[in-house]
Amino acid sequence: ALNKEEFAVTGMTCAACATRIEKGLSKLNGVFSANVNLALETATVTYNEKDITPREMMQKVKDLGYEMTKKE
Ligand code: 9UX
Repeated sequence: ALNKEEFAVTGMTCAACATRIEKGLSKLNGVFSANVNLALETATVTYNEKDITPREMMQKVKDLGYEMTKKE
């Protein structure tokens, strides 16, 4: 089933950072859409829980040089 999760993101300093994270997350198998808000420092990801976990998404963002953590 599709799941939607909101994360907190730190380390972004420009609009291109947000775009990089969106593109990086979108490329992951199982991610349906990724939306990053630079001002609010959030990422909202819609994904198929059969194919990917939040943990894998957080690791991907770490690899890109930012920090993403679960919000709730
Ligand atoms: Mo521009 Mo944001 O190099 O890191 S993408 S500041």
